[in-house]
Parts: sequence; C-alpha cells; structure tokens
Amino acid sequence: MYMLHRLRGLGLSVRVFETGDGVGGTWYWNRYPGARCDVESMEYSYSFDDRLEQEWEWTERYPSQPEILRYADHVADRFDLRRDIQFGTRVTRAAYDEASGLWRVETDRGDVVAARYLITAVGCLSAARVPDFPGAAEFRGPSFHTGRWPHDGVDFSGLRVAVIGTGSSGIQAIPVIAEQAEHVTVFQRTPNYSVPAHNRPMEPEYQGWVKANYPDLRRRMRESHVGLLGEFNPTSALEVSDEERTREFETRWTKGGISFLGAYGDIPVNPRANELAAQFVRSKIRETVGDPRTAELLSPRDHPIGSKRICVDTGYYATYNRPNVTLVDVRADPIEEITPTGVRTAAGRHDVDMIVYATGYDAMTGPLLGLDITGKGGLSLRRKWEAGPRTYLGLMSAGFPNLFTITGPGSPSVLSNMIVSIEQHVDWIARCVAWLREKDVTAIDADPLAEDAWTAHVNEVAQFTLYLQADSWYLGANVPGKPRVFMPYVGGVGAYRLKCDQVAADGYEGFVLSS
Ligand code: NA7
Repeated sequence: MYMLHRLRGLGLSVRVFETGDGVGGTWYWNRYPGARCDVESMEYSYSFDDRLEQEWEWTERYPSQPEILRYADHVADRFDLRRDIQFGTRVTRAAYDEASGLWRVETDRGDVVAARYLITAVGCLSAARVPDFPGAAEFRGPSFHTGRWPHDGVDFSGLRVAVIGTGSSGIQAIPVIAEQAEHVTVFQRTPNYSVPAHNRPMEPEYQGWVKANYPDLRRRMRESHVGLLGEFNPTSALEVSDEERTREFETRWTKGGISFLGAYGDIPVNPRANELAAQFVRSKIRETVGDPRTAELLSPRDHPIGSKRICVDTGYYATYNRPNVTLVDVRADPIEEITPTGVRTAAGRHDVDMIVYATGYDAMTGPLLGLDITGKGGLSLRRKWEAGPRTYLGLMSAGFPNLFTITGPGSPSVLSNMIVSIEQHVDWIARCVAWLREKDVTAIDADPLAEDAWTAHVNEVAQFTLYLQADSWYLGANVPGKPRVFMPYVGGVGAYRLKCDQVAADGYEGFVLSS
C-alpha cells in the first residue's frame, strides 16, 4: 500500500494485484482466534504520514488481528488506494521481455499487462504449508490452516479439536480454542520458547507520550538492530552475578514481550549466555505447569532461545493445566496418518471433530517462487535459486532487471519489525525509480559479483550467531527438500539501512545500469 502511494507520488501509473478480496496481507488471512502482533501497537504502524500517526488511536498494548485489519482498511481509504488495486487476482506468471525491456505479467483472471517495473510485496510468511499427512483428504470434519482462516469465524463449542503445530500461531490460538472447545489435543513436534505478552488496554498517557515524541522514536527504531524500541542491554550475561541476572530476567518477564531477549547482548551469539536465558524460561514453565511430565515436554532443549522466532503468548503454558487439554509429543509418538475420524499416531488414535493446522509456511522464497518469474535468457527464478536465494541487498536478483523485492531474502525482513523494514525498502525503491527516470536509465540489474559478495556476507554474519543451530524456517528447514540456507540478513536494520543508502549515494554501486 505504501509502495503504491509512493509510486503515485512519482506520477507513475501503478496496478496492484492482490489475491485477497481486501487489503491487509497477513492480517487479512490470519484470522485465527488469538491472532495478535508480537510488536507493540505504537511501534507497528506506518511512519510516513504525520497526520496518520497522530490521528490513529490504538486500543491495546499489542494490536489484535481485527484492529490491524481496521488500520489497513483505514490507510487504504485515507489515501484512496483501492482504485489501483485489483483484488481477488493472483499473479500466475511474470516474464521479462528483453526486446522491449518490459515485464509481462499474467494473472488467473486472464489479465496480461506490460510494465517497466515489477515490484513484489508478497510477504515472507504467506505461502501456507500443510504437511503431506497420509489420509488428510479423507478427514470427515472441517480442517483449517491458521493462515487461511474462514472469514465468518469458527465455533469450537462442544467439539474435540486437534491442533498440529506449536509455533507463534499455535501458541496464540491454543489458549483461546481451549476456552471454547470440549477438548483440545495439541500435537507438538518441537517445544518453543514463549514469553508472556502481558497485553492490556492502551494507556492514554503512553499513547500521548509516543505521539509527542514520534520523530525521535521513529529515528531510534530505524537505527536500532531489529526496528523496535525495547531496551537492549549490550553487556554480557556472563559478567553479572546469578542474582543480578535472575533479577533482570524477572523484570523483563514481568514487563512482557520480545525485549526479554534484549536482556544481554550475548544471548544471540554465546551458547553459555543463551543457555542462562533458556534456563530461566524453563524454570517459568515448571512453575506454571502443574504436571511435571507435561512441563518437561513443553520445555525446549533442542535449540537456543531466539534461534527460532520467540513466541509472545497470553496464558499459553497455563492452558496445559486445564482438564480439557492434552499434549502429544509427536517427536516420540509421530503422526502416522489422518483418518476419517482423527489423527493416528504410532501409539494410538485421537478421535477429533476438527483439525487446526498451525504448521507454518514455505517462508520467504515460497511466495516469490510462486509467481513463476522468468528473467533474462529465459532463466527462471526457481532455477536460479535452486540452491537457495541469491540477491543483492535482498532488493534485486541478477538477471531480473527492474524487479524489486520488498523484504526479499537477504534483507532483515523477518528478523525485524516488518513495518520498519517495509518502509525502508519502499523508500529506497521509490528513490531508485525516481533516479532512474531522471537519468534516463531504462534498466537496473544487480551485478552478479555484488550479488555473490552480498550473499556471502549474509551467510557470514549468520555464522556469528546461534541461528544456525535450529531447524527453523529462517533456514528453510521446515520444508522437506528445501535448500538449507539462512535467508534473512541478521546484521541489523540500522546497519543495513546505512549500507543501502550508501549504495544509492554512490550512484547505485553494485548495480548494472543500461539506457
Ligand atoms: P511456525 O513457526 O513455522 O510453526 C509451525 C509449527 O508447526 C511448528 O511447531 C512445527 O514444528 C509444526 N509442524 C510443521 N510441520 C509439522 C509436521 N509435519 N508435524 C508436526 N508438526 C509440524 O509457523 P507459525 O504460523 O506458528 O508462525 C510463523 C510466524 O508468524 C512466526 O514466527 C511469527 O513471525 C509470525 P517444528 O518446529 O518444525 O518441529
């Protein structure tokens, strides 16, 4: 939406294709119960328009899905965006025509359009993935993926519900479903670390203070490591006494939210520091969950804290104290098939009336490859990225001129506050397009050497962290057969922004320009 707004400002004619019947992207699709952003409301909003940020009123510390969708709708109306968005339309193919230097874009509605610039804004977590369980099609009851939730809601009352998956989506949905359903059986493959949200109604004084200080706070977010305001303590967890460390963890736990990970600077990089934070979370799980065996099953031990996206929950662990919730450890007792009446694991049958798949996404590359993009010389993006994505700055991939990828692989994207990263990419692309037009440059493409160097750098920075020690979707590990390559850039949004700005200031260094 912001890209459309900016391109219109340059006097370009713009057509947006959107699969959904409304705006909002992830917040349009993810209508599962309990869906909420893990970034605070005052930080999860556009910064490009002063009046917008001053006039919009958030009602809770963390925005719920319906509230973010209202905000997206408001932005669309306020800037009159809908007239250039073609809803209910999926792009099925995009091919670069070298003779004309134009992209030819086709849709499932039969549109064929020619465009000088092609900009993808397809999100990083939009290609929903339901694992290929034998028998799934034969299940007699309804089944839903969290990211494709029915718009008229789902009534769980009196039902026995299976939830498969305990990432952010499962962890948010399970407590809400458990309140309504007769019984919930949770199928967990890997326990995740989750910190309490401590969500609450927005304090008017806080909202007023942020609005009064937005210019400075937005600047701090843009210059920070992950695009958030949360306090980041650079000192080492190993330099302080046990008492002091526990006090710090306790303070952050009581405050709630992902800034728990910012307690010490070495949590993401030093295994010993990381283990201390992990131990604290495990102690909280033991304190909260009545049954010691369930508490142990819920306690992550196979990956460092933060190496998979940390979850932010409301009452997740306590939900397992309810008599109507059962936890099945599918690592020890794997799912063998879905039967017409439920889920069969190695150890037995679990009859249910409904299945909720909270099983995640073909992250980052999935949505891009789904566009069936072909560049110069007939090379498809799928073929080029066979061994993993290759980009220059996460913005372009060599051989695909004038194709820009907002929050593409190789940029901070999912390791940051997405709105901050989206705005940074949109501003950079808008400035680049304006410059190309001013200089009469018809095509911009990544230089393969610059791309090689950037791809190596993205990898090299990741090696310094503990991210590579988890089978996460950051690495494509959740999709069988996907190349194991760390996709987002972990160098930080502040440093990354400086690099992108420098490249632009140097006349788009590392790009090949042609007239
Ligand atoms: P995630 O974080 O990818 O979680 C998916 C969950 O589904 C995770 O617990 C997986 O276990 C589980 N899963 C996936 N496939 C299977 C199979 N075959 N059997 C059992 N369990 C399975 O997706 P979410 O939607 O929760 O969150 C995505 C992001 O959205 C989140 O990080 C936030 O940034 C917002 P695994 O861990 O792979 O063993």
